[in-house]
Amino acid sequence: MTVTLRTLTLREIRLPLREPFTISSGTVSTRRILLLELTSMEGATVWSECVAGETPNYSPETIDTCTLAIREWIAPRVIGQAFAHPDDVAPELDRDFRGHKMAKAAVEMGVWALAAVQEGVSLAKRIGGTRDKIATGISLGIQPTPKALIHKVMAAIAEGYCKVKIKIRPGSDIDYLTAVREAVGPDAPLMVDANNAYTSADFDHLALFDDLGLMMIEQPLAWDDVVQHAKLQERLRTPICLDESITGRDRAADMIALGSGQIINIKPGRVGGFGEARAIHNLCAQYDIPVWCGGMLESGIGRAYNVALASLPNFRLPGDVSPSARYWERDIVTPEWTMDPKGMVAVPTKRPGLGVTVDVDRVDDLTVRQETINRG
Ligand code: OSB
Ligand code: MG
Repeated sequence: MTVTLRTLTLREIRLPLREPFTISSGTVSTRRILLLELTSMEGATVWSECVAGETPNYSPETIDTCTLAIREWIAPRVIGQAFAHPDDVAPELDRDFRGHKMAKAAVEMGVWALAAVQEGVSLAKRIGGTRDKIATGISLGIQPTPKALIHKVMAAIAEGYCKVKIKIRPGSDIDYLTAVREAVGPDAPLMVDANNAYTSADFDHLALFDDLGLMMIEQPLAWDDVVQHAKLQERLRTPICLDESITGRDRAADMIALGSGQIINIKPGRVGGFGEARAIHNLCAQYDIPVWCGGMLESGIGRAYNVALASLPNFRLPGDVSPSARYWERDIVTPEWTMDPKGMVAVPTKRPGLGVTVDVDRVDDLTVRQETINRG
């Protein structure tokens, strides 16, 4: 069924995290979140979320560059256009238009959701999802002491999380991890994420990680690298998982060709939307490379998109798709996202679209700026 975008409303909300989240390149305490409300000529309305952060410490994009890109270049290309299939949106946005993938993704994924609503099916079904529940992991920020980290890891395992990801950086790595491994035992599903904190000068140091029994080490080297990661993978038994470097299907193919990693963390926002995320998923399935769904500290709206994506068959490892209460005092959707004691999140497959209702009054209260873009 054709989707013709009628309006795009951009809002910025501020949502305080329950606790600050620290990665090697910075700390976030309050999320500035860009939400989109999209309407179609066919009569549907959906919400989507742009995953960009406040500062360019993860990727070059920020909430402010995304606002500019959507207003100036993305909206004019798509509003009033009749898309026969949501797959047609990304090529339209990529024609002579480089980068700005998080901005493009927020609109592209919104069109998938509009199509789902118009066809009366869940977003998960609309993109080809096959699971009705997904295994969930938690991503723990860098902690002040090994003791504090042990406490968080043990609490996460007790809650039922299927995977515990620990953020690391030089000085907060091997000592912390050795202490945690000793506390939780050899079978606990642990992994680490360095967010580019190491260089080729650290290969000897990183080789020590092989003794920790980690499921994988995520993006140890530069944010846009696939060559040095291949050299590092030759030295490590532990699988490397790429996040930042995989900005599209071409980089995924490079990773496979070069041996830069053995696993991909797919974030639909990072790669420009569901079309590209599905292409990476399918390519990895062909090569028997497992993928899992990453997170960007999304509200319950962005989480709905991640949960839908993680229901595709090759999402074989637990995703960073934690329940609402891990991040927020109160989420902006009902019902909030929850996890059962086995660490599973239910995929809403019964309701059309996202499967959650946006609490618009609360979003109104949290909104600090808003603009609506119409045709012309
Ligand atoms: O590297 O995966 C990352 C959050 C912000 C920026 C980068 C990353 C993360 C996370 C959070 O790890 C995962 C989550 O949303 O729970
Ligand atoms: Mg990461």
